[in-house]
Amino acid sequence: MSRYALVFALLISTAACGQQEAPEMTDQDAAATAMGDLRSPSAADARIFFANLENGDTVSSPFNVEFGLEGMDVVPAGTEQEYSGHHHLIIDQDELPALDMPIPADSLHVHFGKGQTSTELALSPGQHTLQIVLGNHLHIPHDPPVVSEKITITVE
Ligand SMILES: [Cu+2]
Repeated sequence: MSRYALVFALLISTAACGQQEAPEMTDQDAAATAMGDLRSPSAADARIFFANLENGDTVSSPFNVEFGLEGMDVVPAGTEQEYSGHHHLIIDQDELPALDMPIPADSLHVHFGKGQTSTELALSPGQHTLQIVLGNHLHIPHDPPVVSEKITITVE
């Protein structure tokens, strides 16, 4: 049930944002302040990557995916600690979700809120894209965002 509760909470918060009249904005900082910027700063040398997969790889499903993170710490969702976050796996998306609000939670935006650094993934045969985004204690990408290379793999 917790995933549904999270989705519901996100829908509510998105709806609430949509109802607010956006003030006249002169620059990005003003906009972020007006919206209540809940992003956390990322470390300057932060790097996120697939530790066991490369762009162009062919795998058979199910397969293991290992998340690599350097320069920051992996902590469970809800843990507010400087220069830390948890992994989100973005599957088959042309564009990243909004980088200034909680990452959606569904089968193609998977949260690893217990601080997991790997997962077993089952995907249909064919080409798929994978990308990792680090999120803070509130599931919001950092500033600047910590985003991996987007890789394309072939599932046999
Ligand atoms: Cu999350």
